[in-house]
Amino acid sequence: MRKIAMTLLVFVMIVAGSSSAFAATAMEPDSSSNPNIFYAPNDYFTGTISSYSDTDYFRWTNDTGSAKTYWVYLYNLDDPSLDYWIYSVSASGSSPGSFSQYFDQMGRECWTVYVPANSVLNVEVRASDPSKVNPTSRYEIVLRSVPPAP
Ligand SMILES: [Ca+2]
Ligand SMILES: [Ca+2]
Repeated sequence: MRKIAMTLLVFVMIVAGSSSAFAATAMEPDSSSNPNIFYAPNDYFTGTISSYSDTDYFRWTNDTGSAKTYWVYLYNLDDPSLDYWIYSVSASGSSPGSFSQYFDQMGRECWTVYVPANSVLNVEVRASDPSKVNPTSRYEIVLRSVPPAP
């Protein structure tokens, strides 16, 4: 009986672990050839912008086997008045993706992204204004499977 309970517990832990979103601190230095990687929808990163010249790079490869529509959501966690922005959204692959801004508000911005199967989504985050950079103020960026409330 104990062995069955242990087996069940391990199974539940594996299922819980595989379904929980991946969360990490955005690495620095990063680059277009060494970006932060989303592994699955609802993974998110916490990052900072060290200076106006800092660009943060994020990537997701659509290895799901079918085209996906997701939402890339960026928000300033500590200070919305900094109003960091999604500087670039693009996809590389044999068929082009499509992208449209879902909303843009002070301190938060969201893009709808259509990513064909096997295409690679690339997103860049920057400060929007040289006078609005705080290297200790955090933002979060999430690859969402459902849109956030505008
Ligand atoms: Ca950074
Ligand atoms: Ca960077």
